[in-house]
Amino acid sequence: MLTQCYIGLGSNLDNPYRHVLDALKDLDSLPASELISFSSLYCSRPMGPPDQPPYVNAAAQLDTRLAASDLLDELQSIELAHGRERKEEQWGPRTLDLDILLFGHQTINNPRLTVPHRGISKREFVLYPLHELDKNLMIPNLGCIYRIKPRCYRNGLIQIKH
Ligand code: A4P
Ligand code: MG
Repeated sequence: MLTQCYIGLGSNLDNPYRHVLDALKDLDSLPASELISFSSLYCSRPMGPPDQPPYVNAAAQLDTRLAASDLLDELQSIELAHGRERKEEQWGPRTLDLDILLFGHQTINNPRLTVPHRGISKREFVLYPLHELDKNLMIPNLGCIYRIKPRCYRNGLIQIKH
């Protein structure tokens, strides 16, 4: 079955623009999947420890025949190929983070996966790129993005044209 899903991309180490742009190419090469569209790149203030560089964020729409758990495996392989190291510190700096924001209209809650991704409604660096991709996007349990986005403070988010 083909599922329309949305992936969040983030990087704040080691040439973040390059990591995000290359990760979009990696998404386009995933098995049983097709990259449909992607947002502009955005420069955002770090959420979490403030003593880290700004982030480059983006969102992508991917149609996939993979199961959600297999898609997560593929995303984690891409993160590792980009030199991602997992450290103890929560929300610390990283070369590449790929999150499954939405997986069709599904709600998933298991030890490896929470979908919709937690915190979507409070994260400007997720909501603004998603809104750019589809202004009428429905987020399970939250409603339509055009109603949620105006309640989320822009927090200095800068849209970088591409
Ligand atoms: N996991 C559960 N649900 C998901 C999902 N929907 N997509 C699990 C991806 N992974 C999911 O993730 C930890 C575990 O979450 C995974 O093993 C997976 O099974 P991780 O990538 O190892 O660690 P993390 O990303 O540091 O954890 P966390 O708490 O998910 O962080 P977030 O929510 O991803 O936030 N500031 C700005 N400006 N921009 C950012 O992009 N990102 C973060 C990380 C912090 N600050 C940021 C940004
Ligand atoms: Mg993550």
